[in-house]
Amino acid sequence: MNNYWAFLPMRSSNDLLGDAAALRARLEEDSYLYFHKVLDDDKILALRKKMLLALAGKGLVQRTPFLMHGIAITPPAREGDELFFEAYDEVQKIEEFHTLAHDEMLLAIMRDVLGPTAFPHPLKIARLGFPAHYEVSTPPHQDFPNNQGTEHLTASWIPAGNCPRELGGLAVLRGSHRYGHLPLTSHLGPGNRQAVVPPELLEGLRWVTTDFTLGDVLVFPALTVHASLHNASEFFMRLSVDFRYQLEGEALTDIVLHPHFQRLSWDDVYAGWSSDRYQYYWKDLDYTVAPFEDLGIQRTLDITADDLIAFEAYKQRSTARFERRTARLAAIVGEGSDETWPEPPPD
Ligand SMILES: O=C(O)CCC(=O)C(=O)O
Repeated sequence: MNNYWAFLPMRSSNDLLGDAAALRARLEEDSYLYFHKVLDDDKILALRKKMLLALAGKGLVQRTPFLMHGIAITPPAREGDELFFEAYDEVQKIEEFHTLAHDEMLLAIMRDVLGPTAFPHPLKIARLGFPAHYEVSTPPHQDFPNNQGTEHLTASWIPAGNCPRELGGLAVLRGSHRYGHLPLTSHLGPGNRQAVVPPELLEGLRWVTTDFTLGDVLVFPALTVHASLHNASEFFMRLSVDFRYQLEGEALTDIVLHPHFQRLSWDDVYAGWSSDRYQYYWKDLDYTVAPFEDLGIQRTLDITADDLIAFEAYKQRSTARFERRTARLAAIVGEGSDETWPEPPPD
């Protein structure tokens, strides 16, 4: 389902770790920095387990016998669906999800890239990508419009588990951060907006990606155009987290001071935490709060008959895929079945 041949490989910047000037030069050249296996495996696996337990608790993934595979057992849910939000609220409460943004290695990288006062936004994002849910794969976009504040905002994207191309990792349009703010249009995927990428960028620049593994980190600034590949697996959820960092003294908008989607309060999020070390940590930091501007989107938001037909077609396709997946899983667990459990795609 993905045209893997359309992507060049990302280059690793592990050789530049600890060299702030070289990292910044590489970021300026490539629009991204990719670090291979720099975070602690056990830490990421512990986070993955908590995320999957949260999803299993809401019935989205199978709990036994293979919780850590992340086998989806409900119809695909998208951001905005009630089923999605029920599970996502539980993910938002996970202490390890928020505290990962303060990981020593990660923070050292972000401070080398941005400067010594770089801090993670309170808003932390998790992505719960269903298999074969192609219509909502993250579209090409820049992070600036949905965050605003400073243009020096820089993201780290971290797969919560191995994420080979087949599971739909991130791809970056190399060189794209040099082309300013791109116009926007709407989309069903995360963030609900996509960048309108002009043909000259698509002709002149190349998309790059890689088979992400446990412990990898991808860093990119707010104007880099990035997107996800499709999760083309038949059964497996693609889980990832992303954090945005900025320097003290710069602007942010109120939106990044709240939990993602603003369904919970910070007290809700913190209720079950074992430590208060990273609770409300931003209250003592120095930043200004800028208004969030309506940057508009190119297409009108009026819903047309064509939109409704397209949405209905999406729903029908995703229901049909869900029914196929359910039938396959039923055949595997059925009495006397000689089918074996699906293995997640290899690294
Ligand atoms: O993980 C994804 O698919 C989307 C991540 C991303 O691009 C974002 O949050 O801006």
